[in-house]
Amino acid sequence: MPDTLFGAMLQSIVDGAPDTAAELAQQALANGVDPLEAVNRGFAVGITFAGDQFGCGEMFLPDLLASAEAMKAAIKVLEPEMLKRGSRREALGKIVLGTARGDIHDIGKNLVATILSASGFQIFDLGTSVTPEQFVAKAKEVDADIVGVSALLTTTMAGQKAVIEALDRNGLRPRVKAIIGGAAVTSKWAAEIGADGYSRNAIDALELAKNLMGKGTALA
Ligand code: B1M
Repeated sequence: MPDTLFGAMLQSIVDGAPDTAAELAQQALANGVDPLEAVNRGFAVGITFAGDQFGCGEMFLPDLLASAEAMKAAIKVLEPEMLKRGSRREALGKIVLGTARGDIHDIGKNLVATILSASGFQIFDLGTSVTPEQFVAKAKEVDADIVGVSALLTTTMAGQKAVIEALDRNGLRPRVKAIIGGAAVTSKWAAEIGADGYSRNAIDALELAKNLMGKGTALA
């Protein structure tokens, strides 16, 4: 059953059908499917496929927008269960999160926020297109342990570097750690801009954040 369900999830995103996507998400939960597995094996495969179609000119921006809406509708249904499944036992630390200046992609960043929050981190989500000054101001205001910057565009990755430079200029690092992620980001880029860590996906982001707080299961 799950394979057919994952296939239908993929298709609902490619079709840009939020109602179907939400229904399938509900069906998954009713069948005891892990919500993160539903994202990773179903809905995220669909959005990646849609992105590839867009990249090679087979899909246009309004279609991609519809796919993104369908993705959000599915995640909205799955999110409460993800939060419920999280441990939330101890306060792990404070993380200021946002998407880099000029970048409005937030599906992945929101997933990272949900997973980190479900696992006990206190998340201050600044949303999308966040300037370095806004990251610094929030980090100071809440006395953050970690600042996380997501970027999906090759052009906005420079915004991640700008945030790290701003944290340095304001004397916040090395106490405040800077982590980055997003489809276009690589560990090479992270090393190049002096980030304290990089992760490929939301689960790795959790492990990374825990390691940086000295509460992980592996070395950072
Ligand atoms: Co856009 N877009 N988009 N887009 N879009 C990409 C990124 C692109 C690769 C598509 C393509 O051409 N194939 C391409 C970028 C090319 C490049 O720069 N190399 C692109 C483009 C060009 C654009 C526009 C410029 C299009 C235009 O207007 N002509 C425009 C830019 C707008 C802007 O930001 N200024 C644009 C717009 C949009 C939509 C609005 C339609 C929509 C976004 C909706 C939204 O987010 N609210 C959209 C979408 C949906 C995508 C794709 C298809 C999917 C992104 C996504 O949600 N993935 C994307 C193609 C792709 O990535 N394959 C694409 C699912 C999500 C779960 O994964 O975001 O990677 P992801 O997040 C993962 C990990 O990366 C990681 O964990 C997450 C969960 O596992 N992660 C972190 C993310 N952030 C992290 C932070 C961390 C740690 C891990 O620590 C802080």
